[in-house]
Amino acid sequence: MSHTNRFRMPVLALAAGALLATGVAAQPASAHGGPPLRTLAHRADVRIGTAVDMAALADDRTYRSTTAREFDSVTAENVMKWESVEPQRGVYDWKPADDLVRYARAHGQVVRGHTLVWHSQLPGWLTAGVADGSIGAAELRVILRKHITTEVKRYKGRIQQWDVVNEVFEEDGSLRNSIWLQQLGPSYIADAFRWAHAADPRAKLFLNDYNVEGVNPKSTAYYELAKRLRAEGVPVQGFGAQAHLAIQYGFPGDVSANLARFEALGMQTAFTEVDVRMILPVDEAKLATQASYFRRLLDACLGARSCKSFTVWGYTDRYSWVPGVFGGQGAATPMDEGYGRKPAYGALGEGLAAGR
Ligand code: 9MR
Repeated sequence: MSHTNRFRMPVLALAAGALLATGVAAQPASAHGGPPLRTLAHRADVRIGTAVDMAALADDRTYRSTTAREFDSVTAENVMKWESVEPQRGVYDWKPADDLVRYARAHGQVVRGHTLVWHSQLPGWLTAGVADGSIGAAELRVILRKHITTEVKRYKGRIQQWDVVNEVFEEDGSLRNSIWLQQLGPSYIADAFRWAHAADPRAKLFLNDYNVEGVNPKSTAYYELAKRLRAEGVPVQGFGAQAHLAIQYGFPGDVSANLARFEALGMQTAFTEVDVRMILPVDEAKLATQASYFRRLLDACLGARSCKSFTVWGYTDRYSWVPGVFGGQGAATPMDEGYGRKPAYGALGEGLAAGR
């Protein structure tokens, strides 16, 4: 499923749409209203990142220049996932991932690697092989090790943080019943971190999930897991809270306390996929609430010494994944479909300017 080509309207129509939708004209990004986010972030000793849509990066000049101007960290929204890099068994396609790593280097950006072990966006050959029994558990473990080793080695020294395992817990704190758990048992998590560490000892290795911003059964399961793995000497160095929020559900509680407990384990923390969606249509009050959510997350990050990276999951509504998945919801990013700056953009700028 691709979310990349849904908004191909002329820019004027987009701008008019934004004006009608919000009742206020968002400021075009090209009208420079202050230093770029990355300049402010640098002063605050934090990386400001975005997920990057590689189709947009190839086709859209404004997207290309804005990504470079505003951010000093990038994450591949899709192209480092297993189904992208090994679409057929033993047949690799590194081109889009290589392109992103090269773009990042050219623009002085670090890269967050996303993601090595996930239950979703797995290649068809792998899921089919497990389903029909032609790939048994022992072989699957070998395949997983090869996947992690191959990908991490390829980008050795060029990935600052890897999301090694993604979304491995259910909301109640039980391990997700994925093919990894079913076939390999819970030890696949420690194995994945050990294999990734062997392939690039300097990359910071992260756990990553959604709905783990505050203190709740799911984030507590991560805390207990991280504590145990670190006590066993497993190289787990970071905890990533994705932070896909929605204003209609309220702001999560105890975000700072949650970061603090991972920090107390000696780990890094990060917000890795921040967006704040709303029920459409957009209005000024919703945009203000959204801005406050971005700001509160950023403030929690800046308030934690361990939190050195804050990444949004796309910065323009033009390419956001949200409307394609949550019917009737959207406008989740800091810029509108015409790259106009929403209040959330201003909130991020002000928060970064205020510093730690
Ligand atoms: O934004 C991504 C979207 O383009 C893909 O279609 C989708 C497939 O599952 O994955 C989205 O990114 C997800 C990320 O990799 C992990 N956390 C949740 C993100 C939003 O679904």
